[in-house]
Amino acid sequence: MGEKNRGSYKGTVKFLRFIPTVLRSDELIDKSLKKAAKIEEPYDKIFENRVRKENIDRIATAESVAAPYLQRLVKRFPSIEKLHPFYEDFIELKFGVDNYKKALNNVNWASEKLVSLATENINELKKARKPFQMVEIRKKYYGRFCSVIEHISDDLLLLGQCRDFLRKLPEIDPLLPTYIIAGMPNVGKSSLLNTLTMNNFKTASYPFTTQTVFTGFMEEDGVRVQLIDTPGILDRPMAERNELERRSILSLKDIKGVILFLMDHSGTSGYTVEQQEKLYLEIKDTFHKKIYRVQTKIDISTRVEDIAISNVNKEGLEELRNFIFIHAGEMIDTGY
Ligand SMILES: Nc1nc2c(ncn2[C@@H]2O[C@H](COP(=O)(O)OP(=O)(O)O)[C@@H](O)[C@H]2O)c(=O)[nH]1
Ligand SMILES: [Mg+2]
Repeated sequence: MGEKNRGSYKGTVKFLRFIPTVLRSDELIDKSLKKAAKIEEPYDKIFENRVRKENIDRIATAESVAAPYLQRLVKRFPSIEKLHPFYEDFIELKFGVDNYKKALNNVNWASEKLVSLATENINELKKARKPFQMVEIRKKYYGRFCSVIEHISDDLLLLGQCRDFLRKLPEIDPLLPTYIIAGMPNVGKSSLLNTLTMNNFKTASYPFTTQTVFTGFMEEDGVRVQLIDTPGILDRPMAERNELERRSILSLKDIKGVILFLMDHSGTSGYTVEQQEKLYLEIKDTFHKKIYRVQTKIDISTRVEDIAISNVNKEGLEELRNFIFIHAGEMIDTGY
């Protein structure tokens, strides 16, 4: 992924949740033509005038339902240029970024085409003399109207799937200073997240894995910090995963943040220190992020790490909190 200006993504996370539903091509045609069919002009002494007006209005109505709808879709789907790489990665994995861009371009094309066809046919109608010709012109417009929309039916389907997919992505804000909590199972990751966020966190499924992530926040003096607990994601070797899972997990590298690697020296997690060290090195090598070691359960183990805490007797938690906010400030200042 190319480097983008990080300042320009503001709002995209929320934005993704408010993409309107995407109609299928047949639904859009139906909706537009039904509304057009309802148009009837009142009696006019001059029969031709009434027929002309009615057919012009029908064309204008069909166009005015479909074209602005398609235009709105183009506006509401984030353009790849504005999308944070974290989300771009998922679109690439699921649909292909090129297909996504193509779909938006095609929908934009269709919207413009419907407008220009309407203008063209309305001009023709204005010049037509016989009522039967007027009806023919309007029917011709309907025909072309339908074929333009049918032409983008695959694009609309793709955008519909895309919308559903984007709405379900975990609510991770890639711009906030973030601490990704990693470590083998049972070392105390969830307990730490609970403690630090005072049980205030959200869950979401992590794309292309069967896993759930937990995201929570801490706030102090106006500094907001995001914490992500990744059970089943950063707690076992990458080699055990399929390609799609691997690439999906690698998207975490796009997030502005560092890793807190939890080490349990008490022996109660069921994993040896060697197993934990191995995972530590793997995560360090895979993500190229700053990685800080945090010893857990020091109520039942001797202190060996610089940062050490207990979720049980709360030892070391105040220091960890301070550490988190000091480094969050650094992340904000340095851009990482
Ligand atoms: N003695 C002690 N037990 C802890 C501590 N933190 C977590 N545990 C226990 O360790 C087990 C695993 O904790 P959990 O947070 O679920 O670990 P995770 O799998 O890494 O999320 C649970 O039974 C916790 O109660 C701690 O600081 N001290
Ligand atoms: Mg857990």
